[in-house]
Amino acid sequence: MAFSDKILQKSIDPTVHQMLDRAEQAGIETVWDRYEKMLPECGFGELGVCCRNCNMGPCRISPFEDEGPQKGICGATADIIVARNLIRMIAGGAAAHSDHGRDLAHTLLLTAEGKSGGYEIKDEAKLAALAKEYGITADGRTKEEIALDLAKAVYAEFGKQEGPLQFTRRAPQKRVDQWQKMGIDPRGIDREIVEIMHRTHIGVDNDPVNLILQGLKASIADGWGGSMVATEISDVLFGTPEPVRSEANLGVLKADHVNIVAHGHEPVLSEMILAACSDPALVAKAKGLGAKGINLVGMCCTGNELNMRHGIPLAGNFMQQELAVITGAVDAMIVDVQCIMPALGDLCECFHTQFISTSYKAKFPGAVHMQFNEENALSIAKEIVGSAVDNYANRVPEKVFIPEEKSDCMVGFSAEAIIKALGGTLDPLLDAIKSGAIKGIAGVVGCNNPKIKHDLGHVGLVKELIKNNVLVVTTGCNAIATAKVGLMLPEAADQAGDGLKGVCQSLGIPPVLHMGSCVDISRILNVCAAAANALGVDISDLPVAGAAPEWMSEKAVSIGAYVVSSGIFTVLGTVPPVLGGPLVTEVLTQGANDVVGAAFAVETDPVKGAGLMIAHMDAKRKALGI
Ligand code: SF4
Ligand code: MSK
Repeated sequence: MAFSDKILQKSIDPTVHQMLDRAEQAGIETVWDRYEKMLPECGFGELGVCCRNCNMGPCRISPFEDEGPQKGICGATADIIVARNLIRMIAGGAAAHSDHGRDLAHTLLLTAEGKSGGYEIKDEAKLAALAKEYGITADGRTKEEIALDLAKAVYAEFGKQEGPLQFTRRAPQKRVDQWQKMGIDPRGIDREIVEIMHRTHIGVDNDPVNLILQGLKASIADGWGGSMVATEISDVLFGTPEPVRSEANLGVLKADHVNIVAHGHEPVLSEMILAACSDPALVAKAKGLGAKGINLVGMCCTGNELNMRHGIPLAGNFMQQELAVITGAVDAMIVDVQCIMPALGDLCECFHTQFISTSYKAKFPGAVHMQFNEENALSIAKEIVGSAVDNYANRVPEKVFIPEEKSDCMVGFSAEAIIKALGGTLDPLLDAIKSGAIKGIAGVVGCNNPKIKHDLGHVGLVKELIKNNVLVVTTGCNAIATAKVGLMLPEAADQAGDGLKGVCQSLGIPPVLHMGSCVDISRILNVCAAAANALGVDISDLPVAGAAPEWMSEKAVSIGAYVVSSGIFTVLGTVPPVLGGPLVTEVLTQGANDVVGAAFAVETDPVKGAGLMIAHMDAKRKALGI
């Protein structure tokens, strides 16, 4: 099939070309069309110099010194406004991740009390390890008793008035010392987020550097707090991921099955939807309607959670959520929270797809709301899946077109699984780094964004890294992008430089390791902390780097901030709204080195972005004398 240049330039993914062609023919708009209609995007917003924090405004600072206002009505300069806006983004992102973590703590609490409907404690070894970390006695106690204490302890992390947050102490001592010295060692998770909202209120904190420090502090409470809680407690409840084979891309939808797309973030919902999908009565119902069965697939980070733990196929990443509906083959799109486009409501009305929201926190126009709760989890999940199955009868076969493309992938590389693959210790990995077979480790994460050709940033950057012997660990929408092009197969080692290729072949692992969802970037932090501790250095001394080639969400801003705060140089592939504040820009790209031993770079060209990361690793290797 030949597609117009306009379509081809939007993505590197052939399924996207096919679905956009279909959308164009049917006169259906997608995120790409809405982006084009938005152009040119607001220049003040792009620079970060507009402020609506009080009703004397809105104010905006002119980028030209001799033309237009240089201060807001209250006197705020461009740097003050940019810093306030930036850290409010961090507050939004940290709140999202941390609320996710809180929901997991809640589910653990209910499960320990015997009040949850269908959950159980699956990873007792992790429960025991976490209990030990929190100083909770395990001897002679049931797993529920231990879990109850653990749930209360992690719950308390959110409302703490004084720190430290327990998991921050996994970081090397030198890192903790630096955080303390700079006053950015977080106290309670919620406290740091609330303090951002206070400090950015009119007439409070008007020192750009002081504002940014609070942003870093809240971000650390996200990465080493809320996100880490989300990951660890998910593992306790649903099992710690282990390598498993799966498939990725829209070709995982099946014309002869009831197709359910689980989209959003929290495994509390998706684990129960998965359980409901194998309910014999619902499967029989689906068969009674002429389907061969129920096909559950995942989208975005819910997809990653299901994929990592159960090998459930990934339908696609952020920019593909509308395209899944446009296949006409999705009987239900079930969502919880985060990264769900409100556009889905109108879109689903053009098809038979039932758009089902499940969280009181996230309602959408055009969605049917079926409130989910942990107490009755399995029975509600069965109702939701039952509704999807019923909707199969409304499918219009003439409207169905499922692209064929999908790729196999090997996923499930939790930190524990990586250590197991290495034979029980990190030493073989550290030896490979010391010998130069592996130049360094890159964490490549984050969203899609129509500002950049879909998946090109992700795949272009990752391919360049592995070619240069950089082992890539990935989460979020980058993980899905790389899975779709076969980079998560052991055979992809052929695309790696000789050193990395040899390591991958000897271990039977891909050069790109799927570590999970966005909150699972905490797994990457844990690996970095363990490596630094093993070598007796700080994380900022390691030949590691981070990248978010196509980021768009506030969560990504918080992630970038905590990754840099952890001492990891990070390349952003889309430009953050900070360039209107010269001091803020300098602090983020240079000054941060003096505060946390790492900084940001912005590079929209993925190959050049990889080059910056490689140069950084070379410099760190030299400093380590390896
Ligand atoms: Fe304008 Fe200051 Fe109010 Fe912001 S806080 S809207 S800069 S007056
Ligand atoms: S889903 S935050 S678009 S990575 Fe976690 Fe993808 Fe970004 Fe959402």
